[in-house]
Amino acid sequence: MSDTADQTRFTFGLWTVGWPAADPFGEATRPALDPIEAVHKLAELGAHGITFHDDDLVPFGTPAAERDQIVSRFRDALSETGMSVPMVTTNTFSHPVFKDGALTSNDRDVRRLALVKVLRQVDLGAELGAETFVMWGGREGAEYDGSKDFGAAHERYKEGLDAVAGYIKEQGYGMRIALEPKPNEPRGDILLPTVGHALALIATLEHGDIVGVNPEVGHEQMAGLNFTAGIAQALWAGKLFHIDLNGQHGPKYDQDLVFGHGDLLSAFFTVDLLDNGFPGGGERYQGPRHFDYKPSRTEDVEGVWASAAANMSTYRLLAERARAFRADPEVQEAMAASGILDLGTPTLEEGETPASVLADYDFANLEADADRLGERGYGFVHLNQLAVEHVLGAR
Ligand SMILES: [Mn+2]
Repeated sequence: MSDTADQTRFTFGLWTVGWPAADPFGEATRPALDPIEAVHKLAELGAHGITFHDDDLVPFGTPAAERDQIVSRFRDALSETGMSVPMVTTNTFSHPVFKDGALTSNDRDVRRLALVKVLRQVDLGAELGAETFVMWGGREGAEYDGSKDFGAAHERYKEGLDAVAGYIKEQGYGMRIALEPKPNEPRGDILLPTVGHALALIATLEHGDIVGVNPEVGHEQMAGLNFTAGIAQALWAGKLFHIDLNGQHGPKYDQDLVFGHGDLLSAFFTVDLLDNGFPGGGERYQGPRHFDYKPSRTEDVEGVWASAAANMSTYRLLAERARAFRADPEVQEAMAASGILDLGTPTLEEGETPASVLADYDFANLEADADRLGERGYGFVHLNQLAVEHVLGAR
């Protein structure tokens, strides 16, 4: 089923619009934002839902009675506005206790504390109807290669993820876990640095059926990788459970710009894949379009809401451009000429085996065949130019 512009579920992290813009070099430039105001304001702007880390809503160390009050106020705001909470996550990176990681800290007591902090947020997420539980292990990593047994670290990551996934199943929560890869920052090097690393770990889990990925545009681009290609592999593998959209200019610190304010053409192909699927069909992304960005430190409160609206506006415009691109007969012709749909045909015929292909091949013609096939032009530049013209509104 394809999302139309109106059905698209846009969601925002509470920590995005709520970021007071303190950075490692300077103090906050904006006042703290009340989560209740965030819910109301995002609803007004047309968002479908809001997501949060445990500590975004209830500051770490809040007494139980006060915690219940905060959660109940938040629930009231959700029902007043019709906003949903499709995803929650846990902060296992801010408090000093997590300086050497959470599920993979060298200190076992820290690992146990992290696990219960995560499980408590799983319970709250289930209460609020969250379908996805994101896990970003920002402190799971190291600065020094000799500071950790990386074999044991992966074993503990696996143990921790299976513990959380097993708990979700035992409790009967209809929730899936999505791991968020990032190559570095805050740690010098983070475990599961890319989508591919995360998929490989998931394949070793006992409860891997409910564990997928939550790729973030900027995180993959910080690693010098192609974001659209990364989510394509996750989608093909049936593991694209959630997505974090934002903008980034190549391998540098995590910029968290508005979606499309980094590599715009990449953002176009990301939206094209999310909304229109693979050209030849197959797995489709059904989850919310979640923005994990930061309103730049230069912006005042008004600028925060303008930047939130900009994420949704850019997505809608790119979605409209992507629909026009796919529907354009000239594009369809160019795609056919490029052989894009031919890639859906299996390489071997029904009944053929590698041995039979080898035995049947006329090796006297190998060089002539290679020369003939090598003469073909694929027309990818023409096709890409058509995409550029659609993005620019010239077609
Ligand atoms: Mn993120």
